[in-house]
Amino acid sequence: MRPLPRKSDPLRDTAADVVLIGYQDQGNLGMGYLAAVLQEHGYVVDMVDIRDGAESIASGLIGRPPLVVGFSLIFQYFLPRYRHLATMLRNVGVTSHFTIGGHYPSLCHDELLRNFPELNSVVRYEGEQTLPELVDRIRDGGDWRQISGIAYLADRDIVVTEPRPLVHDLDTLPFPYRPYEPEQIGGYKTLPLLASRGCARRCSFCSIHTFYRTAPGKVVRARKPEKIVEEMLSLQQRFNARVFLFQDDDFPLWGNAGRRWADELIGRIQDSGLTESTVWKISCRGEYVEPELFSRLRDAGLFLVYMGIESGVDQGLKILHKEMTVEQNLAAIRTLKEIGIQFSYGFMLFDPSSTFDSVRENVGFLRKIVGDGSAAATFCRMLPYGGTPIRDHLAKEGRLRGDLTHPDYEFLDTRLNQYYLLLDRAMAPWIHNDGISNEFNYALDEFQAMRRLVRGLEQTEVYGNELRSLIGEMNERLFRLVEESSFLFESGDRSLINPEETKAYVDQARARLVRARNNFVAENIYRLMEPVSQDCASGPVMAPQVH
Ligand code: B12
Repeated sequence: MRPLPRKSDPLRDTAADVVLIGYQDQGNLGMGYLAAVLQEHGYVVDMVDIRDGAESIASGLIGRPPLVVGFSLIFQYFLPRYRHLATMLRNVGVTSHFTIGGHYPSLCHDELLRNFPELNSVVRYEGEQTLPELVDRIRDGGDWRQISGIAYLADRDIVVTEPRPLVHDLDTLPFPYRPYEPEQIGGYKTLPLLASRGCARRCSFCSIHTFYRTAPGKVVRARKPEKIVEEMLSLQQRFNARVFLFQDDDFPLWGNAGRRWADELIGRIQDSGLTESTVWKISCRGEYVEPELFSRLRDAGLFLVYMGIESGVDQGLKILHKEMTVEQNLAAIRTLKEIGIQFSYGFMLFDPSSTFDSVRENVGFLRKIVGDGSAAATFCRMLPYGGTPIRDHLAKEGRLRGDLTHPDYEFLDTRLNQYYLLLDRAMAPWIHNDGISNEFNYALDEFQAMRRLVRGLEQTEVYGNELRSLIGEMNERLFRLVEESSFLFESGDRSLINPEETKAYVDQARARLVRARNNFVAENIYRLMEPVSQDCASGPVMAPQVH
């Protein structure tokens, strides 16, 4: 997805005091909160997308270097891009203080500082309290090395100061700064927000719990429902936002406390009238999905649930420490289908315990959940990111491979190493970020949002069935290709899937998808233009573009 168009203010004549640089696919909330807190301290802040490219970013900074450049690294494998940018900035004489934050920097500050000499410091864990203090010290020419919550290289030694506690009450934070045009789903302005931070579980491949557990403070904190609804209303007012993406790691629905919290949130969303004009997405564990609660969440606007299912094999769920069973995930999917909530999922077809049999068993699981075309088949390979238990486990076993930015491992059955590489290359047009599976899921999300936000749509049955049969057909083709190639490869036949053939399937499928979608949009163009309700302040919704 292209970087979000920025609403920066080129006319502002003052240089920014702090420039935050990060990945902004759906609007980077981490940077948004940092910027809002810095603004409360009277600082001028710029937020820049790392994908704007080193040259363009450097050209914006050379003439008016800020006090601090803050790199936000949410994806470890983006590190080379930051290094390239930082080196370029230093080479053109930018002497600002360079600091960095995020999961990997917080959990692997030592290896990062030793391999990224352009950095002055790392801000560990949540930066809302540490960063303003760091900027104050630098502005005042004070000694920033004394503040807590940082790490830095002193000659050859790594110095780590007192860890900074996590923000105790998230509702003391200002709403995140959003200097960008929202992305859109089906023409509807779409914005991310957070209802909570942290996750109580300990999945071995995930750095979230290690991040929030190693910092002092409560591992999981939820915001007050009234504050969440207040923010949703302010975003609807300001951006005409109609779709909200809750970016919580695990929407806080567990236990009696989670239940009471959800009841209050549902009540407040309904009282606010947001159910008339908005829909929202959450991410949560399948074990919380139960018909009664999720039916009420649906009626309050929930239209899409993302679940980190990750494996359809008990052995896989064990090594990933998901503390869930295959049956629990199947039950969650069944419930969501029965009550009419769209789902999406994360899935690791390959993990360190993989065998040819487990790959095929996982395909069998995918066939059970999306063989009907209810969502696109998608999968990836588990990567042992920094700060995760699985990385330490693989290192102990002597199976860790790759480097700082692309950590990797050897499979127990070493034939799988080459099989994975060949399969990944052949599957790229299908399952990579810009693959057909993502386009299928986008079309399903868009369709569900339209159905919830627009009354009297025509041909929904026809288009719904077209989508499901096309996606079901393509999913089955993908499953067959993986199964057949795995047997071939296992029997020593290296003649694999022909990437050209795969590409041809995908191109045909894309053409069918665009045709079906454009027919549906054309059929409903005026209804899609109508405002959902008269009191929706910001007037007509732009009709989705016909590709
Ligand atoms: C939202 C999200 C996305 C969004 C993108 C969001 C965006 N910015 O555009 C989408 C859905 C696109 C996405 C995709 C992926 N994601 Co993702 N994503 C997240 C998620 C769930 C929330 C991020 C967030 O908003 N956090 C809340 C904010 C408040 O916290 P924060 O970002 O940590 O920021 C705080 C601190 O870290 C610190 N800080 C952060 N930056 C900075 C900078 C400075 C200067 C300072 C001082 C402090 C500081 O202060 C901030 C405020 O407290 C995180 C999990 C998580 N909890 O962070 C995973 C996460 C970042 N994603 C992850 C992964 C692996 C992916 C995918 C590769 C998954 C996949 N296989 O497809 C893809 C990659 C897509 C791509 N294009 O390459 C991993 C990254 C692991 C790693 N170490 O690299 C995470 C950590 C999840 C996990 N379970 O491990 N993701």
